[in-house]
Amino acid sequence: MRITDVKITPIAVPDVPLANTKGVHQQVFLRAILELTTDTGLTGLSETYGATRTLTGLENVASTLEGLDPYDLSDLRRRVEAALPDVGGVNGPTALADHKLVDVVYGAFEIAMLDIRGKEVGRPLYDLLGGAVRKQIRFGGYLFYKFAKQDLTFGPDIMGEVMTPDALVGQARDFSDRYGFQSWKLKGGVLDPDLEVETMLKLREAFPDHPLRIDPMGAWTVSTAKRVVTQLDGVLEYLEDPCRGMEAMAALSAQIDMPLATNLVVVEFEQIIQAVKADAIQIILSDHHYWRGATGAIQLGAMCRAAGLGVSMHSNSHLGISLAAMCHVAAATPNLTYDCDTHYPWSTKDIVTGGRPQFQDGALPVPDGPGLGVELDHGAVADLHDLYNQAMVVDRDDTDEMLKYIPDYVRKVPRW
Ligand code: GKR
Ligand code: MG
Repeated sequence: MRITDVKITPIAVPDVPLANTKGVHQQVFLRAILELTTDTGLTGLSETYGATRTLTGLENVASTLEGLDPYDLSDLRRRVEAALPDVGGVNGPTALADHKLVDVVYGAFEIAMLDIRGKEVGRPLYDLLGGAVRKQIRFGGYLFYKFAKQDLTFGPDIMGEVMTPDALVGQARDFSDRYGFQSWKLKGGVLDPDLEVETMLKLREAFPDHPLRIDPMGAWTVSTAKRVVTQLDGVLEYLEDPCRGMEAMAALSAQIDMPLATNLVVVEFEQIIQAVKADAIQIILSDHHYWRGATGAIQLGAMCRAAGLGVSMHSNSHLGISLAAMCHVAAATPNLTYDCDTHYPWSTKDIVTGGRPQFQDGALPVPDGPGLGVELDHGAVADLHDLYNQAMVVDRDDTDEMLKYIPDYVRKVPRW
């Protein structure tokens, strides 16, 4: 069985103004949809970032994939490295899509190859990753401070303005009613830390049994983070990326007992060793989109087990192919014991058939059809590709978007 054709379709998906340390989400988020076809008539699907650099990387590699055996992941890796010789690198200044390009592109094609293999042998993707240790995948509700959407050209708002602790608790109640989430993660680093602490305390009061996390994406100095930790002692299950950089995380970790998690300071296997030596973090967020695909994410789980670290799962804005892949990875990662992140409730569209998956008590069943277990809705892809052409957004720039809401906004990390 050989790859004969690769199709990459950039799409834009209506988004809402969710705030973070870098600014605010644009009117659309970008994804790339991959379809790999074989000489035996099978098609493998994948979904990844859709910004220019990723798209160019995907296209450069696509032209070298003809004749590739979907079972030969080493050959895929060789072809990706040969086509993208001068890229990669750790922790670039912008969105994740802009760094680790080799791993991102490899991961995107790997998922499609695994989908093909699952379809050929008639087994779900989790079976190719070692088997499912769980069939229900638990997700936490991902809460954001947000603005009311100003321009509805590309799609409606979800929930209007949420910029106070009470409004944020209202957002959690809404998500709880709709999806039954059993834990919450707040994207912090947006309001003054005292207001974010107040938000967490109010969430605790409203949801006494829900594990809580906050992720200010490096917005706090070590001393600010230490003050927050004291105020939220006993309230958080973990604190995600309070400070920017391994050194600052290690300095904080040395002074507190609360577990620290990251998707920013450890994004390469080599950094796990540094982080353990420095005792900088206790939990790593897995993500097949940039941890070298599904097999890389499984290896990350094994390394974390060996290193005595916990594993959680990171998310960026995504649709149903990524959601399915996240479920398969979570199903086959034994020590992924925390509820996974997902942005899924923040969009209303999808590009898979059968309607949007419905969370029950915050969980989704891992698809059990062959491969990823999802089929492409070609009409929906075409519509969102048209939106990509109309929206004229080709890169993620949350800071620029923020100027529409706060004209004198200046990005600053750390800010407090
Ligand atoms: O969607 O604004 C966002 C998030 O901030 C996202 O870009 C992050 O990658 O969710 C992510 C995180 O946990 O850092
Ligand atoms: Mg994070």
